[in-house]
Amino acid sequence: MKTKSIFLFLGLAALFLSGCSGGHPGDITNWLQNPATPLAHEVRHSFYFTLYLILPFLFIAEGLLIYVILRFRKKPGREPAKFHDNPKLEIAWTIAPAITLVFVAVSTYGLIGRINYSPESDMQVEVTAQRFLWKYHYPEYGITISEQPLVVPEDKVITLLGTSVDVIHSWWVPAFGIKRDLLPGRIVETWFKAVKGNYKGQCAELCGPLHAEMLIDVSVVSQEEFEQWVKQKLAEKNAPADSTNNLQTSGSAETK
Ligand SMILES: [Cu+2]
Repeated sequence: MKTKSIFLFLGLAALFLSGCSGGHPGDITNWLQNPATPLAHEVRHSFYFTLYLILPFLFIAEGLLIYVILRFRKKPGREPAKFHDNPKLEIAWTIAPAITLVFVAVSTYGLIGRINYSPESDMQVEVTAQRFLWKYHYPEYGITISEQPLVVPEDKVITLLGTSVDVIHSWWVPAFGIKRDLLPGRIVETWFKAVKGNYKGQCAELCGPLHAEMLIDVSVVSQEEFEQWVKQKLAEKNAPADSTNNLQTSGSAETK
């Protein structure tokens, strides 16, 4: 009966693990978005480094557990084993993970710092989160947009300075390798330098009933396309002054 339960458990575990590959056997990276920035490459590298470091522990611990269950359990005509205490073993299995964690810490500590503070910035964008939208302000151009994609030039260091006006939100674009909490009353910094493309993200901090609709779109375009976009936004911004219709970018002269 117990053997049956063990096989059932193993079967379920195998099913669960096969589900983890996103249903695309053979392409295990499918379930992660392709890195689009140097940071995202580093994050991916760090992920695999940590994964390979800890996988042996999973297999050793689970293998040992299964072995011990089968080898020392109660059987007809045999009492279950009752031994305990093995100081040498206990010291070993405390020290080995501790050393492994030091490797994980050393390899990720620098990366966390690099995520939080940008190298020499080419352009700043101020991100303001508010239930349930994102507002982007480009101080160099005096442009403010909201509920529109963030448009930035490719291959440039874009520094994001973020804050929130109400609750904690989190600006997360997986392909950029960054997820930064935006806190009311504080300004946090992060950055990216992305290759051309359209990227999706999402608020990653439960912030209220419409949290799931706080989507993020980023268009990374060529320098020329970006300049064209700036021109268009500036034209839109100046238009409402002489016409009666109020475009949504008219709030761009806001304090900041
Ligand atoms: Cu949010």
